[in-house]
Amino acid sequence: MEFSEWYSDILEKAGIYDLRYPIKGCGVYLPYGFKIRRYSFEILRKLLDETGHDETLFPMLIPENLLAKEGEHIKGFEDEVFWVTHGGKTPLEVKLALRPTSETTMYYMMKQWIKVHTDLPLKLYQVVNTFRYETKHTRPLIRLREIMSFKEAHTAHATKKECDAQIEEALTLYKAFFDEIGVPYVISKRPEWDKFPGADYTMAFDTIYPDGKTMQIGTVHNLGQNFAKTFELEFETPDGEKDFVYQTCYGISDRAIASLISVHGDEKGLVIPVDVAPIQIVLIPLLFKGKEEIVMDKIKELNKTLKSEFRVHLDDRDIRPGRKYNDWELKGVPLRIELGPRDIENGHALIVRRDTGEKITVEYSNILEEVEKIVSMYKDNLKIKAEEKIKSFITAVDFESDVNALSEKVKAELLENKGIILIPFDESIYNEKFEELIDASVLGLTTYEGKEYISVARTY
Ligand code: 5CA
Repeated sequence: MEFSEWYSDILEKAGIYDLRYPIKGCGVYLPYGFKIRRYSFEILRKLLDETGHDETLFPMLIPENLLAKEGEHIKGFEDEVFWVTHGGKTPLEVKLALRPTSETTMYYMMKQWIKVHTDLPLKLYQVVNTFRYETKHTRPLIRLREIMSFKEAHTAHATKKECDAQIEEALTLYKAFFDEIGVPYVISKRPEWDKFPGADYTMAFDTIYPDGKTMQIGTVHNLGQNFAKTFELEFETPDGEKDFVYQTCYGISDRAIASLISVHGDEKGLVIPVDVAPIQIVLIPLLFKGKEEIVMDKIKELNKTLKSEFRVHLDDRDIRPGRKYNDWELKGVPLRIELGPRDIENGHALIVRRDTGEKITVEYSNILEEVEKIVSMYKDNLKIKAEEKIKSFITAVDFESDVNALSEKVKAELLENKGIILIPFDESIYNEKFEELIDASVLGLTTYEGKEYISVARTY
C-alpha cells in the first residue's frame, strides 16, 4: 500500500482524526487521537516549563493594522490570512485576521510589559488554533488550514548573546521532544529565500516520511531586533541607555503527531511510542468454559497491579481473542498481555510486543518488573529503528563543478534513494536556480556527521 493511502486509512481506522468536516483543511481529533495529542503535548509543555517558559493565552483576532505593522512579516503571510469582515450584518471598521501566528499580537502586548532590563528575559508560549489559507494540497494533521495544535514560543532578551543562547536552548528542547516521541530529524539552517518572514534566520527540523519525502516538523527563528524596532520594544539597560530587545520564536504543530504516526507505523497499523500511547498495555483474558471466573479474577488483579505504573485496558468484550489482537495491533498498543487458565496454573503470563511481534513468557509473580524491562526495550527499539530508517534515506554525494552534471547526479539519487541528498557546501549552487534544476527543494545548510552540506530533498 502506498504511504499516503496507508496514512489516510490509519487515521480513520485507528480513530485518530476524521477529515469529513465540510471545510477543506479542517478536521476533528477523535478521542484516541486526541489522547495521543495530549500526551505528546504534555511532554512538550513539561520541557518548556522546566526551562523557564510561561504558558499564556492571547486573543485569536488581530486587527489589520497590527498584522500589517511588520512589512516583511505581512508580505509573507498576506496570501494565507483568513479575515473576519463583519460583526453580524455590520461591516467592521477594521478587518480582523484570524491569527496565522502570533508575533504581532504578542509583541504589541510585550510593549506594555517590557520597560527595564529586569523585565527580561521574557519567555512565553501558548498552544492554540491558528489559521492559514494554505493553497498547496491540504493533508490531515500535516497541512491544515486550521492548525489545531500550534505551540508557539516567543522570547525577548536584553542582549544578542542571550538571544543566540536562546536559539540553542530551543534547539536542545525540540531535540529532546522529538527524541522522546521517537521522531528522527535532520536540522538545517534554511536558506535566505525560505526563512520565516521577518526573521534574521530560521533553523528547521525535518523528518523523512516512508515515501522518502521530507516533512518540516518544527522551526526555530532568530528574529534579531527586527520586530522589536517595529513594535518599539525598547527597554532601559543596566547603564541607563535605551536598547531594543532581541527576540526568538519557535513552533511545533500537529505535524508532530502526524510524524510519530507515520514514522513508526507498519502494515498492521499504528506502533505508538510508550510515553504517548493512550493505552500502554492491553489485557486479554483467554476464557475457557468453566474457568471464566478464575481467569477474570486473576486478570483483574493484574490490571490493578499494572495500573499503578501504566495506562492499562482490560478488554473483556465478548468476542474472539483473535479479533481483539487485530484491533489493538491496529491501534498500536505497545504491549498485549494474554492470560488463560494454563498460564495461571503455571504461574505465567504471555506478553506480546507490538513493535517486534515477539512473544515473551514471564513469571506472574514479578510481572511489574518484567513489564518495565520490556517497556524499556520497546522504547529503545523504536528509537533505533527510526534512526536507522532516516539514515537509510540520507545519501551524501561528491561535488561536481559542472552544475548540470551535479544536478543530474542529484536528480538520479532523488529518484533512486529518495530522502535527503547531501552535497558538500559550495556557494555556486546555493540558490533558488539550483532548486529548479533538480526539481526539488534546498532544505538549507546541514551539519551531518561533523561535515557541512547543502541538503536537498523532495518536500511535503
Ligand atoms: N511564529 C513562528 C514560530 S511559532 C512560525 O509560525 N513558524 S512556522 O511558520 O515555521 O510554523 C511553525 C511550524 O508549524 C512549522 O515548522 C510547521 O511544522 C508547522 N506548520 C506550519 N504550517 C502548517 C500547517 N498549515 N499545518 C500544520 N502544521 C503547520
